[in-house]
Amino acid sequence: MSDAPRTIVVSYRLPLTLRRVGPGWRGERSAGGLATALGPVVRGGRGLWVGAAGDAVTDADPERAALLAQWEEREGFVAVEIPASVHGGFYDGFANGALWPLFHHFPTRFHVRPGDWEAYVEANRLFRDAVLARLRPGDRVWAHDYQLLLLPALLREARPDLAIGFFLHIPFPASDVFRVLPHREELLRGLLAADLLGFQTWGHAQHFRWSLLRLLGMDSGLDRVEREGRVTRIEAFPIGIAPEEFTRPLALPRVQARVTELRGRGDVRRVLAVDRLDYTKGIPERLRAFRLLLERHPEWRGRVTLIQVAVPSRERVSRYRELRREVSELVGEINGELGTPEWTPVVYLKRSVAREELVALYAAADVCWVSPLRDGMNLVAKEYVACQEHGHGVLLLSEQAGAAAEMGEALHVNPYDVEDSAETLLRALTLPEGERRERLAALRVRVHHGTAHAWAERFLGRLDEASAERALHGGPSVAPLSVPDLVAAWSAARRRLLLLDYDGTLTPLRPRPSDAAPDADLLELLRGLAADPRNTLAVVSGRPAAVLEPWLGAVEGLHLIAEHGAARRLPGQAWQPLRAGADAEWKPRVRPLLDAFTLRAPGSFVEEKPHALAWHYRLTEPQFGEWLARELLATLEGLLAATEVRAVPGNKVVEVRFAWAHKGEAARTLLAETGADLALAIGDDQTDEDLFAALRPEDWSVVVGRQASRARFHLPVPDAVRAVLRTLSAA
Ligand code: GDG
Repeated sequence: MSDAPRTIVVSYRLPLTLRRVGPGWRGERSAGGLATALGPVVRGGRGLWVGAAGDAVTDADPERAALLAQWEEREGFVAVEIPASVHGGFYDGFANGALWPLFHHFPTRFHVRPGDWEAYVEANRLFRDAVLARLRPGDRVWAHDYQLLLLPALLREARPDLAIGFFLHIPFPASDVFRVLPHREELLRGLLAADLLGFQTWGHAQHFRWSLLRLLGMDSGLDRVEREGRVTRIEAFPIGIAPEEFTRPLALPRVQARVTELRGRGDVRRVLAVDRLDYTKGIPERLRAFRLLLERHPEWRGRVTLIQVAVPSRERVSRYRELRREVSELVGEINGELGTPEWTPVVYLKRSVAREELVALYAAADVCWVSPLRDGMNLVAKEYVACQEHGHGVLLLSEQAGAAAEMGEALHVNPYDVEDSAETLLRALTLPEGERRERLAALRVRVHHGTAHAWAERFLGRLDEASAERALHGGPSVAPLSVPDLVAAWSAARRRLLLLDYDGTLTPLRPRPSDAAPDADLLELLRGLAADPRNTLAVVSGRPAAVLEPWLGAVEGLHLIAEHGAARRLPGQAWQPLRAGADAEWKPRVRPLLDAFTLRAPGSFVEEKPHALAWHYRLTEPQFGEWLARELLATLEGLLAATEVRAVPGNKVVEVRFAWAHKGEAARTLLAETGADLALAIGDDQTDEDLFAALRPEDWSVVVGRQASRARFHLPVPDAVRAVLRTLSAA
């Protein structure tokens, strides 16, 4: 085996299933698009594929173990053995009883039993252990789908530098639906540990971002989110099929003969539907719509047949057994009520058909009716298009399928609307040939371009970029502060300048700014530092003078900088604006606008300072708050264009202030005035970055928190800042 970097694919199932045959075991290969796309990625020692090999294991079996060892050796397929005691709660329980229905927007089908979550966690650990046991330096991991949402975090914990990608094959739900889940925050954090998160559509990715904001209070950019100095990229990678897997069998003479046979006399149109028997696929809804078409347009009786292939699935789950009964009954009713000795309205194949037969059915169908109530992508839609090589078939596609986002030339339909579905089917049956050919040609270009292959390559390419970016810019550039080093430099310095931010640095952030008054301990600490004649101590805050003065004014020898540098107070002197003669006319124009936004957003409020106005929305529903903040910023940009005043976004606040009033300016002034040979600046938010930027390279800049920063060092929380200051004070 080579030492080259490898890809470790992890999915719930391996593309090979072990089945008991008599007393022994046999492996059956599955030929899905995923297996075809990822086969080359792992084959020939280039990687491994980690997953379950079949149903849960009940007892140890040496023959089974020997076969699995062979698979790993020859094919790179690593079997994860999930004990039956874990498998039930994990797979039938949390994965398919809770995640599957909720992610497909069926909150009423959602069901968790005690113990399901624990089993889910345990199963994810088994997958992690299987990966860790085989990991080599340089390997990258690509985890798949809703069964493994915790895997990225479990792996990251063990290997902070591992390149981890995750792809979700099913939709990500709207945040109001997602929040129904127990352990929802843990699931989000589980995913966030990946370097790259892939979704089927841009819409699903946006749903994920809203959940981050509403449940974890985390802001994200359109394609990335940052947490503790680490970036997770968020992107849409619509999955495709391997078209040659369909066109190759289609070219076989026996399949062509079958197509001709299926087309028959040509006076009955064939509408084809192919699904796993799953409630998300909208099979009963489709049958009802078909019945409605035949009732409303009796001229189509005898002239159209619906061929429904439905592959039984998850039969251990009672909801799936109910669905099977419901579909059988509906088919029976329609055929019984409307059928004739010459014509069966619905041909129902309640089983899996062979690949060649499926290809022939696709090629022979005049219409393919894909009508899931919700679907990550839906590959049937793409397979049909690939098989209509010379055809002019019509694709009828649910707008709730991920495929609809790409396949705009299909006839889209709302699968919940039975009347609309019936009418759209009628339209599909009567569409002029020219239009059918045009639509199909455009769809064919997409299907042949966006293949499963291209999908895998693009994902892995982006994963390499994302992990390289992490290696370059991630955590290491902001190192933890070494207190002994600082103390040594501090003791050696003749004149020291201390620039301290207040909120989030000397005290924790509070929901209401007025709750952050200094405690006795803090005042004592500041007094001690300010009393040393070698120190110049300045609190550099965004707060107005009217707040800083009563809170900190009594600390002898302390410099106060208010409103990010718009005003300052030298020890024992009066407050002064940093620049004289600044325009005061802007406030009466801006204030009414901020008041109007406050009325729209419950929990928000305006803070008025002598030189600035701030609109705070920390207590507003986050999604709504962000949306309003963006609108406010855009409105203010126009309003203030001709002035020296700017609107600046902050942490849950929009600040309107003079463009020149920033902490960097204040820091430069103090550095020049004091002639300090050591400067130490500590701060926690965006406005403190100006402070850090104003320092000299050898100075000490410290950011509180793990966010990306230009500071050289970081401390975790305000308590740690106080501890460091206490040490310095005693040094
Ligand atoms: C998940 C997401 C996403 C079906 N019947 C037969 C048969 N099939 C094959 C089809 C197709 C596959 O099964 C079904 O794929 P879908 O994409 O429709 O749906 P899920 O299984 O739910 O897959 C889905 C997908 O992951 C990929 O990311 O698109 O949204 O839910 O390939 O051809 N194949 C054969 N006989 C059958 O009777 N041979």
